[in-house]
Amino acid sequence: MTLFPGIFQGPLQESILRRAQEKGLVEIRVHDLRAWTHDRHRTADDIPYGGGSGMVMKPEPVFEAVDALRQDPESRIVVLSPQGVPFTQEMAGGLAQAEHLILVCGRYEGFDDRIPRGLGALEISIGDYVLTGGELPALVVLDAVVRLVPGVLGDAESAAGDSFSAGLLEFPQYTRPPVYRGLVVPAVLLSGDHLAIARWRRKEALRRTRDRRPDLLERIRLSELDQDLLAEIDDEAASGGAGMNS
Ligand code: JBZ
Repeated sequence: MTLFPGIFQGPLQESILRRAQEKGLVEIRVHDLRAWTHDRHRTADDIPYGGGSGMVMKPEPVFEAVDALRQDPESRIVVLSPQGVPFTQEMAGGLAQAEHLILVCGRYEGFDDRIPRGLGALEISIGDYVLTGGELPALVVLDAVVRLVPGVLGDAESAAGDSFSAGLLEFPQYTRPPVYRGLVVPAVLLSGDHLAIARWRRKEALRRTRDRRPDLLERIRLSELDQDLLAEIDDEAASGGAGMNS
């Protein structure tokens, strides 16, 4: 549900979201919230009680739209809002179980707070940056949820472990050619030594995760091998590894 239905046209008609709909695995409808306004100017916002700058989304169009679209008491209502709880892969998994979702996109400075409260909505934010409205966040949530619907991903795609399923960032990947503009593929990947490759990949996944997402590393239990690999990384740095002078 949105004041800008046109935003959804491109993303819903490409790639996975398109194929999921074509296969009949999901049905996605985009509703113009202005259809549930009643005045000549199709007003969806108003000035804030208590004063202040900016406009606030009015309750009536959103409640009437939800009344019209709700299929049963089981419909889960999601409001995209900077005041929401952070969206996670775990939440995507929960939402993928629902038979019917209604995603409500805001504009202006946000919603009259009776909207999420009165709808019993899950209020979600996709992250800590300033956006103009809830449409791009709704597409992010849709993408994350739809790919978890059984049958949406092909075997190859769903077999691949991705970042958050394993709790670590992915190891670096390479494809041909072996040298490009002087940049080389690590020799171990060309060695055919599968045990050495697996060890290298685990080590590089640990290195990346510690460099870029130390928060993730703190949440998982490290095996003896993981601890050895991290110690090796520390030794490389101490004995003048990559990036060190002399
Ligand atoms: C979101 C007023 O509508 C907005 C504005 C910003 C915004 C959202 C909705 S949802 N940012 C986020 O997920 O971070």
